[in-house]
Amino acid sequence: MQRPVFKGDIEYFPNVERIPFEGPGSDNPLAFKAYNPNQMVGEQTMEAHLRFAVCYWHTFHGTGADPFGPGTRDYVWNRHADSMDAARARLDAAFEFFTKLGVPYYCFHDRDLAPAGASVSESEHNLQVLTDLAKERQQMTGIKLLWGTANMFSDPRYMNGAATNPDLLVVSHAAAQVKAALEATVALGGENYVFWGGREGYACLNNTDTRRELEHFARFLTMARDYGRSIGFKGVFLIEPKPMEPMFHQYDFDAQTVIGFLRHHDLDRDFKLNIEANHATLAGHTFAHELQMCADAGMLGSIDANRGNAQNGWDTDQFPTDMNDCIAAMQVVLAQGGLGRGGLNFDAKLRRESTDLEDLFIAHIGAMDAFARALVLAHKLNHDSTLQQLREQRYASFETAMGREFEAGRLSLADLRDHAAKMGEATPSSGKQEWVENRINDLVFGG
Ligand code: XLS
Ligand code: CA
Ligand code: CA
Repeated sequence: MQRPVFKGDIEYFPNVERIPFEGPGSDNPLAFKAYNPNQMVGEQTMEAHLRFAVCYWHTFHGTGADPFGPGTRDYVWNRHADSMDAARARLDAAFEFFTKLGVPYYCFHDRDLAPAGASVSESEHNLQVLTDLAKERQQMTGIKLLWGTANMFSDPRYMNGAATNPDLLVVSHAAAQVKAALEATVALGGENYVFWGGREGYACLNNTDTRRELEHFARFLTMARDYGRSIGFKGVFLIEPKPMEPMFHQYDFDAQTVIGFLRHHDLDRDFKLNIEANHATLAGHTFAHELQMCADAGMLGSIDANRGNAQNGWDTDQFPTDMNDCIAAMQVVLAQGGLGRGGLNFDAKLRRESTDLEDLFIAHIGAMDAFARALVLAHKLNHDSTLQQLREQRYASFETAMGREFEAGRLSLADLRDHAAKMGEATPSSGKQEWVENRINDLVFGG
Protein backbone atom coordinates (compact mmCIF):
# COMPACT_ATOMS: atom_id res chain seq x y z
CA MET A 1 0.00 0.00 0.00
CA GLN A 2 1.45 3.38 -0.96
CA ARG A 3 0.69 6.11 1.57
CA PRO A 4 0.58 9.79 0.62
CA VAL A 5 3.69 11.80 1.51
CA PHE A 6 2.92 14.20 4.37
CA LYS A 7 4.19 17.76 4.23
CA GLY A 8 3.36 20.28 6.96
CA ASP A 9 3.82 24.05 6.75
CA ILE A 10 7.54 23.53 6.40
CA GLU A 11 9.18 20.72 4.39
CA TYR A 12 11.89 19.43 6.70
CA PHE A 13 13.57 17.03 4.27
CA PRO A 14 13.35 19.01 0.99
CA ASN A 15 16.16 17.12 -0.69
CA VAL A 16 14.63 13.69 -0.17
CA GLU A 17 11.63 12.36 -2.04
CA ARG A 18 9.72 9.16 -1.34
CA ILE A 19 12.34 6.41 -1.09
CA PRO A 20 11.93 4.11 -4.11
CA PHE A 21 12.71 0.42 -4.43
CA GLU A 22 15.43 0.19 -7.10
CA GLY A 23 16.60 -3.38 -6.55
CA PRO A 24 19.99 -5.01 -6.00
CA GLY A 25 21.70 -3.29 -8.96
CA SER A 26 21.15 0.23 -7.60
CA ASP A 27 23.93 2.28 -6.05
CA ASN A 28 21.61 5.08 -4.98
CA PRO A 29 22.04 5.53 -1.21
CA LEU A 30 18.48 6.86 -1.03
CA ALA A 31 16.83 3.78 -2.55
CA PHE A 32 15.93 0.32 -1.27
CA LYS A 33 17.93 -2.54 -2.75
CA ALA A 34 16.06 -5.37 -1.00
CA TYR A 35 12.98 -4.01 0.79
CA ASN A 36 10.13 -4.19 -1.68
CA PRO A 37 6.99 -3.86 0.48
CA ASN A 38 4.72 -5.77 -1.91
CA GLN A 39 7.09 -8.67 -2.58
CA MET A 40 5.67 -11.97 -1.33
CA VAL A 41 7.75 -14.13 1.00
CA GLY A 42 5.83 -17.31 1.67
CA GLU A 43 2.22 -16.34 2.27
CA GLN A 44 2.71 -12.66 3.08
CA THR A 45 4.20 -9.46 1.72
CA MET A 46 7.45 -8.11 3.09
CA GLU A 47 5.57 -5.20 4.60
CA ALA A 48 3.20 -7.53 6.48
CA HIS A 49 6.04 -9.71 7.78
CA LEU A 50 8.31 -6.92 8.92
CA ARG A 51 5.93 -4.25 10.24
CA PHE A 52 8.70 -1.65 10.49
CA ALA A 53 8.45 1.21 12.97
CA VAL A 54 10.53 4.36 13.38
CA CYS A 55 11.26 5.41 16.94
CA TYR A 56 10.54 8.99 17.84
CA TRP A 57 13.19 9.46 20.48
CA HIS A 58 16.45 8.71 18.67
CA THR A 59 15.29 9.88 15.27
CA PHE A 60 13.79 13.28 16.09
CA HIS A 61 15.24 14.05 19.53
CA GLY A 62 18.66 12.46 19.25
CA THR A 63 21.22 15.08 18.36
CA GLY A 64 24.42 13.14 19.03
CA ALA A 65 25.10 14.29 22.58
CA ASP A 66 27.30 11.94 24.61
CA PRO A 67 28.84 12.18 28.12
CA PHE A 68 31.83 14.04 26.64
CA GLY A 69 30.11 16.62 24.48
CA PRO A 70 26.86 18.15 23.26
CA GLY A 71 24.87 17.29 20.18
CA THR A 72 26.38 17.55 16.72
CA ARG A 73 23.08 17.85 14.84
CA ASP A 74 20.88 20.91 15.18
CA TYR A 75 17.57 19.90 13.63
CA VAL A 76 15.30 22.69 12.42
CA TRP A 77 12.22 21.27 14.14
CA ASN A 78 13.88 21.51 17.56
CA ARG A 79 14.80 25.21 17.12
CA HIS A 80 11.87 26.74 19.00
CA ALA A 81 11.96 28.69 22.24
CA ASP A 82 8.57 27.26 23.23
CA SER A 83 8.68 23.51 23.86
CA MET A 84 5.11 23.02 22.61
CA ASP A 85 6.01 24.76 19.33
CA ALA A 86 8.97 22.42 19.03
CA ALA A 87 6.72 19.43 19.73
CA ARG A 88 4.32 20.48 16.92
CA ALA A 89 7.18 21.01 14.49
CA ARG A 90 8.70 17.67 15.46
CA LEU A 91 5.42 15.92 14.78
CA ASP A 92 5.30 17.35 11.26
CA ALA A 93 8.92 16.40 10.64
CA ALA A 94 8.20 12.90 11.93
CA PHE A 95 5.21 12.30 9.68
CA GLU A 96 7.09 13.66 6.67
CA PHE A 97 9.93 11.25 7.50
CA PHE A 98 7.65 8.22 8.04
CA THR A 99 5.82 8.74 4.77
CA LYS A 100 8.92 9.49 2.68
CA LEU A 101 10.65 6.43 4.12
CA GLY A 102 7.59 4.23 3.65
CA VAL A 103 7.27 2.65 7.11
CA PRO A 104 3.80 1.69 8.33
CA TYR A 105 4.39 2.34 12.08
CA TYR A 106 6.01 4.54 14.69
CA CYS A 107 6.63 4.34 18.48
CA PHE A 108 6.97 7.07 21.12
CA HIS A 109 7.42 7.91 24.78
CA ASP A 110 4.94 10.42 26.17
CA ARG A 111 7.74 12.97 26.59
CA ASP A 112 8.92 12.54 22.99
CA LEU A 113 5.53 13.56 21.72
CA ALA A 114 4.86 16.38 24.20
CA PRO A 115 6.96 18.12 26.86
CA ALA A 116 6.24 17.74 30.56
CA GLY A 117 4.36 20.69 32.08
CA ALA A 118 4.73 22.34 35.47
CA SER A 119 2.04 20.11 37.01
CA VAL A 120 0.40 16.73 36.43
CA SER A 121 -2.57 18.46 34.78
CA GLU A 122 -0.41 20.56 32.49
CA SER A 123 1.57 17.50 31.39
CA GLU A 124 -1.69 15.69 30.66
CA HIS A 125 -2.94 18.67 28.67
CA ASN A 126 0.26 18.89 26.60
CA LEU A 127 0.05 15.23 25.72
CA GLN A 128 -3.62 15.54 24.85
CA VAL A 129 -2.92 18.42 22.44
CA LEU A 130 -0.19 16.49 20.64
CA THR A 131 -2.24 13.27 20.63
CA ASP A 132 -5.03 15.08 18.80
CA LEU A 133 -2.58 16.40 16.21
CA ALA A 134 -0.95 12.98 15.81
CA LYS A 135 -4.36 11.42 15.29
CA GLU A 136 -5.12 13.86 12.46
CA ARG A 137 -1.82 13.03 10.80
CA GLN A 138 -2.36 9.29 11.21
CA GLN A 139 -5.75 9.64 9.51
CA MET A 140 -4.27 11.69 6.66
CA THR A 141 -1.45 9.26 5.98
CA GLY A 142 -2.47 5.78 7.13
CA ILE A 143 0.60 5.60 9.43
CA LYS A 144 -0.17 3.65 12.61
CA LEU A 145 1.14 3.51 16.16
CA LEU A 146 2.97 0.27 16.97
CA TRP A 147 3.36 1.18 20.63
CA GLY A 148 3.33 3.95 23.13
CA THR A 149 5.22 4.11 26.42
CA ALA A 150 5.99 6.52 29.25
CA ASN A 151 9.44 7.93 29.91
CA MET A 152 9.90 7.25 33.61
CA PHE A 153 13.68 7.54 33.70
CA SER A 154 14.77 11.00 32.48
CA ASP A 155 13.11 13.23 35.08
CA PRO A 156 15.34 13.49 38.20
CA ARG A 157 12.36 12.51 40.38
CA TYR A 158 12.83 8.96 39.02
CA MET A 159 16.47 8.65 40.05
CA ASN A 160 15.55 5.87 42.53
CA GLY A 161 13.09 4.18 40.20
CA ALA A 162 9.50 4.79 39.13
CA ALA A 163 7.13 1.92 40.04
CA THR A 164 9.84 0.56 42.38
CA ASN A 165 10.70 3.92 43.97
CA PRO A 166 10.84 3.84 47.79
CA ASP A 167 8.65 6.99 47.87
CA LEU A 168 4.91 6.50 47.26
CA LEU A 169 4.60 10.01 45.84
CA VAL A 170 7.10 9.21 43.09
CA VAL A 171 5.24 5.95 42.38
CA SER A 172 2.09 8.09 42.07
CA HIS A 173 3.73 10.43 39.55
CA ALA A 174 4.73 7.35 37.55
CA ALA A 175 1.12 6.20 37.70
CA ALA A 176 -0.08 9.58 36.42
CA GLN A 177 2.28 9.30 33.48
CA VAL A 178 1.30 5.73 32.61
CA LYS A 179 -2.39 6.61 32.87
CA ALA A 180 -1.99 9.49 30.43
CA ALA A 181 0.29 7.52 28.10
CA LEU A 182 -2.23 4.66 28.01
CA GLU A 183 -4.99 7.12 27.15
CA ALA A 184 -2.86 8.56 24.34
CA THR A 185 -2.04 5.05 23.07
CA VAL A 186 -5.71 4.07 23.04
CA ALA A 187 -6.71 7.34 21.30
CA LEU A 188 -4.12 6.65 18.61
CA GLY A 189 -5.12 3.00 18.12
CA GLY A 190 -1.75 1.76 19.42
CA GLU A 191 -1.34 -1.98 18.94
CA ASN A 192 0.88 -2.46 22.00
CA TYR A 193 1.96 -0.63 25.14
CA VAL A 194 5.56 -1.00 26.36
CA PHE A 195 7.17 -0.95 29.79
CA TRP A 196 10.92 -0.71 29.68
CA GLY A 197 12.25 -0.87 33.22
CA GLY A 198 14.14 2.41 33.04
CA ARG A 199 15.49 2.87 36.53
CA GLU A 200 13.59 -0.07 38.02
CA GLY A 201 16.56 -1.68 39.72
CA TYR A 202 19.10 -0.85 42.37
CA ALA A 203 22.76 -0.26 43.07
CA CYS A 204 23.14 -1.08 46.78
CA LEU A 205 21.48 -3.96 48.64
CA ASN A 206 22.03 -2.32 52.02
CA ASN A 207 19.70 0.58 51.23
CA THR A 208 17.18 -1.43 49.20
CA ASP A 209 14.26 -3.71 50.06
CA THR A 210 14.26 -5.70 46.83
CA ARG A 211 11.40 -7.96 47.88
CA ARG A 212 9.16 -4.98 48.48
CA GLU A 213 10.21 -3.23 45.28
CA LEU A 214 9.43 -6.28 43.16
CA GLU A 215 6.01 -6.62 44.81
CA HIS A 216 5.36 -2.95 44.09
CA PHE A 217 6.43 -3.45 40.50
CA ALA A 218 3.93 -6.28 40.01
CA ARG A 219 1.19 -4.27 41.69
CA PHE A 220 1.90 -1.27 39.47
CA LEU A 221 1.79 -3.39 36.28
CA THR A 222 -1.47 -5.00 37.42
CA MET A 223 -3.01 -1.56 37.99
CA ALA A 224 -1.82 -0.41 34.57
CA ARG A 225 -3.23 -3.54 32.94
CA ASP A 226 -6.60 -3.04 34.66
CA TYR A 227 -6.78 0.64 33.76
CA GLY A 228 -5.78 -0.03 30.15
CA ARG A 229 -8.46 -2.68 29.76
CA SER A 230 -11.04 -0.41 31.42
CA ILE A 231 -10.50 2.30 28.78
CA GLY A 232 -10.69 -0.14 25.89
CA PHE A 233 -7.04 -1.03 25.26
CA LYS A 234 -7.24 -4.32 23.34
CA GLY A 235 -3.57 -4.52 22.48
CA VAL A 236 -0.66 -6.32 24.09
CA PHE A 237 1.27 -5.02 27.09
CA LEU A 238 4.98 -5.56 26.61
CA ILE A 239 7.96 -5.63 28.94
CA GLU A 240 11.37 -4.91 27.48
CA PRO A 241 14.16 -6.66 29.40
CA LYS A 242 17.55 -5.06 29.94
CA PRO A 243 20.22 -6.22 32.41
CA MET A 244 22.01 -2.99 33.31
CA GLU A 245 22.32 0.68 32.39
CA PRO A 246 21.14 2.93 33.86
CA MET A 247 20.88 0.89 37.09
CA PHE A 248 23.64 -1.49 38.06
CA HIS A 249 21.10 -4.27 38.68
CA GLN A 250 17.94 -4.01 36.60
CA TYR A 251 15.02 -6.16 37.74
CA ASP A 252 14.03 -7.10 34.15
CA PHE A 253 17.41 -8.68 33.48
CA ASP A 254 16.59 -10.87 30.49
CA ALA A 255 13.76 -12.74 28.80
CA GLN A 256 13.64 -15.73 31.13
CA THR A 257 13.70 -13.52 34.21
CA VAL A 258 10.77 -11.48 32.89
CA ILE A 259 8.79 -14.53 31.79
CA GLY A 260 9.14 -16.04 35.28
CA PHE A 261 8.12 -12.74 36.91
CA LEU A 262 5.03 -12.35 34.70
CA ARG A 263 3.94 -15.92 35.32
CA HIS A 264 4.51 -15.63 39.06
CA HIS A 265 2.29 -12.55 39.22
CA ASP A 266 -0.39 -13.89 36.90
CA LEU A 267 0.31 -11.26 34.26
CA ASP A 268 1.27 -13.61 31.43
CA ARG A 269 -2.10 -13.51 29.69
CA ASP A 270 -1.88 -9.76 29.06
CA PHE A 271 1.86 -9.23 28.80
CA LYS A 272 4.43 -10.38 26.29
CA LEU A 273 8.01 -9.26 25.71
CA ASN A 274 9.64 -6.65 23.54
CA ILE A 275 13.14 -7.91 22.80
CA GLU A 276 15.93 -5.49 21.97
CA ALA A 277 19.02 -6.90 20.26
CA ASN A 278 21.45 -4.68 22.17
CA HIS A 279 19.90 -5.58 25.52
CA ALA A 280 20.25 -9.27 24.68
CA THR A 281 23.98 -8.92 24.16
CA LEU A 282 24.36 -6.83 27.34
CA ALA A 283 22.81 -9.78 29.20
CA GLY A 284 25.43 -12.10 27.71
CA HIS A 285 22.99 -13.68 25.27
CA THR A 286 22.50 -13.50 21.55
CA PHE A 287 19.55 -11.64 20.06
CA ALA A 288 18.20 -14.94 18.69
CA HIS A 289 18.47 -16.65 22.09
CA GLU A 290 16.27 -14.03 23.74
CA LEU A 291 13.75 -14.25 20.92
CA GLN A 292 13.71 -18.04 21.15
CA MET A 293 13.09 -18.03 24.91
CA CYS A 294 10.07 -15.77 24.34
CA ALA A 295 8.81 -17.79 21.39
CA ASP A 296 9.04 -21.02 23.42
CA ALA A 297 6.90 -19.42 26.14
CA GLY A 298 4.41 -18.06 23.58
CA MET A 299 5.41 -14.56 24.71
CA LEU A 300 7.34 -12.98 21.86
CA GLY A 301 5.48 -9.74 21.32
CA SER A 302 7.68 -7.29 19.45
CA ILE A 303 11.26 -6.38 18.62
CA ASP A 304 13.54 -3.36 19.05
CA ALA A 305 15.79 -3.95 16.08
CA ASN A 306 19.28 -2.58 16.61
CA ARG A 307 22.71 -3.89 17.53
CA GLY A 308 25.43 -3.29 20.09
CA ASN A 309 29.15 -3.22 19.69
CA ALA A 310 30.96 -6.48 20.29
CA GLN A 311 33.97 -4.68 21.80
CA ASN A 312 32.24 -2.84 24.63
CA GLY A 313 29.51 -3.32 27.18
CA TRP A 314 27.38 -0.29 26.39
CA ASP A 315 23.94 0.17 24.98
CA THR A 316 25.17 1.69 21.72
CA ASP A 317 21.83 1.38 19.86
CA GLN A 318 23.38 1.07 16.41
CA PHE A 319 21.35 0.45 13.30
CA PRO A 320 21.13 -3.29 12.58
CA THR A 321 23.27 -4.32 9.63
CA ASP A 322 24.88 -7.52 10.89
CA MET A 323 23.31 -10.08 8.58
CA ASN A 324 24.02 -13.15 10.72
CA ASP A 325 22.15 -11.59 13.61
CA CYS A 326 19.25 -10.43 11.47
CA ILE A 327 18.88 -13.82 9.77
CA ALA A 328 18.95 -15.73 13.07
CA ALA A 329 16.31 -13.36 14.46
CA MET A 330 14.03 -13.74 11.47
CA GLN A 331 14.35 -17.53 11.68
CA VAL A 332 12.83 -17.42 15.16
CA VAL A 333 10.13 -14.96 14.09
CA LEU A 334 9.10 -17.03 11.07
CA ALA A 335 9.18 -20.29 13.01
CA GLN A 336 6.72 -18.85 15.54
CA GLY A 337 4.40 -17.74 12.72
CA GLY A 338 5.26 -14.02 12.64
CA LEU A 339 5.07 -11.11 15.04
CA GLY A 340 1.31 -10.84 15.37
CA ARG A 341 0.56 -7.32 16.62
CA GLY A 342 4.26 -6.64 17.13
CA GLY A 343 6.76 -5.23 14.69
CA LEU A 344 10.37 -4.28 14.13
CA ASN A 345 11.02 -0.92 15.78
CA PHE A 346 14.37 0.69 15.00
CA ASP A 347 15.48 1.70 18.48
CA ALA A 348 18.70 2.92 16.90
CA LYS A 349 20.58 6.17 16.62
CA LEU A 350 22.98 7.72 14.17
CA ARG A 351 26.60 7.80 15.19
CA ARG A 352 27.61 11.18 16.58
CA GLU A 353 29.79 11.77 13.53
CA SER A 354 26.88 11.25 11.10
CA THR A 355 25.68 14.80 10.74
CA ASP A 356 23.89 15.11 7.39
CA LEU A 357 20.11 15.21 7.41
CA GLU A 358 20.04 12.48 4.78
CA ASP A 359 21.94 10.16 7.15
CA LEU A 360 18.64 9.57 9.00
CA PHE A 361 17.19 8.10 5.82
CA ILE A 362 20.34 6.21 4.85
CA ALA A 363 20.50 4.51 8.26
CA HIS A 364 16.87 3.38 8.14
CA ILE A 365 17.14 2.24 4.52
CA GLY A 366 20.13 0.03 5.37
CA ALA A 367 18.36 -1.48 8.37
CA MET A 368 15.19 -2.15 6.38
CA ASP A 369 17.20 -3.73 3.56
CA ALA A 370 19.07 -5.87 6.10
CA PHE A 371 15.84 -7.25 7.55
CA ALA A 372 14.29 -7.70 4.09
CA ARG A 373 17.27 -9.79 3.03
CA ALA A 374 17.19 -11.62 6.35
CA LEU A 375 13.50 -12.39 5.89
CA VAL A 376 14.09 -14.01 2.50
CA LEU A 377 17.08 -15.99 3.75
CA ALA A 378 15.42 -17.08 6.98
CA HIS A 379 12.45 -18.32 4.98
CA LYS A 380 14.86 -20.35 2.86
CA LEU A 381 16.73 -21.75 5.89
CA ASN A 382 13.53 -22.65 7.73
CA HIS A 383 12.35 -24.62 4.69
CA ASP A 384 15.61 -26.49 4.16
CA SER A 385 14.99 -30.18 4.61
CA THR A 386 18.64 -30.95 5.45
CA LEU A 387 18.59 -28.57 8.43
CA GLN A 388 15.18 -29.81 9.49
CA GLN A 389 16.26 -33.44 9.39
CA LEU A 390 19.47 -32.77 11.28
CA ARG A 391 17.53 -31.26 14.15
CA GLU A 392 14.72 -33.80 14.15
CA GLN A 393 17.18 -36.68 14.04
CA ARG A 394 18.73 -35.64 17.35
CA TYR A 395 15.41 -36.15 19.12
CA ALA A 396 14.40 -39.35 17.30
CA SER A 397 14.47 -41.41 20.52
CA PHE A 398 11.57 -39.33 21.83
CA GLU A 399 9.51 -40.43 18.83
CA THR A 400 9.62 -44.06 19.98
CA ALA A 401 6.77 -45.51 22.05
CA MET A 402 8.76 -45.05 25.22
CA GLY A 403 9.80 -41.50 24.31
CA ARG A 404 6.17 -40.56 23.80
CA GLU A 405 5.24 -42.08 27.18
CA PHE A 406 8.00 -39.99 28.80
CA GLU A 407 6.83 -36.74 27.18
CA ALA A 408 3.24 -37.48 28.15
CA GLY A 409 4.31 -37.72 31.78
CA ARG A 410 3.47 -41.41 32.12
CA LEU A 411 6.92 -42.62 33.19
CA SER A 412 8.57 -42.43 36.59
CA LEU A 413 12.18 -41.91 37.53
CA ALA A 414 12.33 -45.64 38.34
CA ASP A 415 11.02 -46.51 34.85
CA LEU A 416 13.87 -44.53 33.32
CA ARG A 417 16.32 -46.23 35.64
CA ASP A 418 15.10 -49.61 34.44
CA HIS A 419 15.36 -48.48 30.81
CA ALA A 420 18.99 -47.45 31.36
CA ALA A 421 19.80 -50.70 33.12
CA LYS A 422 18.20 -52.79 30.36
CA MET A 423 19.62 -50.93 27.34
CA GLY A 424 23.20 -50.34 28.52
CA GLU A 425 25.33 -47.39 27.38
CA ALA A 426 24.01 -44.81 24.89
CA THR A 427 25.73 -44.66 21.49
CA PRO A 428 27.52 -41.29 21.07
CA SER A 429 25.62 -39.11 18.66
CA SER A 430 27.33 -36.17 16.93
CA GLY A 431 25.71 -32.77 17.30
CA LYS A 432 26.93 -31.92 13.78
CA GLN A 433 27.26 -28.24 14.59
CA GLU A 434 29.88 -27.65 11.87
CA TRP A 435 27.67 -29.30 9.28
CA VAL A 436 24.77 -27.12 10.38
CA GLU A 437 26.88 -23.96 10.22
CA ASN A 438 28.34 -24.90 6.84
CA ARG A 439 24.90 -25.67 5.46
CA ILE A 440 23.70 -22.24 6.55
CA ASN A 441 26.65 -20.54 4.80
CA ASP A 442 26.02 -22.60 1.68
CA LEU A 443 22.39 -21.56 1.61
CA VAL A 444 23.07 -17.91 2.42
CA PHE A 445 26.11 -17.26 0.24
CA GLY A 446 26.04 -20.15 -2.21
CA GLY A 447 23.70 -18.41 -4.64
C1 XLS B 1 16.47 1.96 26.59
C2 XLS B 1 15.29 1.37 25.99
C3 XLS B 1 14.15 2.32 25.71
C4 XLS B 1 12.87 1.57 25.47
C5 XLS B 1 11.67 2.43 25.53
O1 XLS B 1 17.51 1.36 26.71
O2 XLS B 1 15.69 0.69 24.83
O3 XLS B 1 14.46 3.17 24.65
O4 XLS B 1 12.86 0.90 24.25
O5 XLS B 1 11.55 3.09 26.74
CA1 CA C 1 14.50 -0.38 23.35
CA1 CA D 1 19.00 0.14 23.92
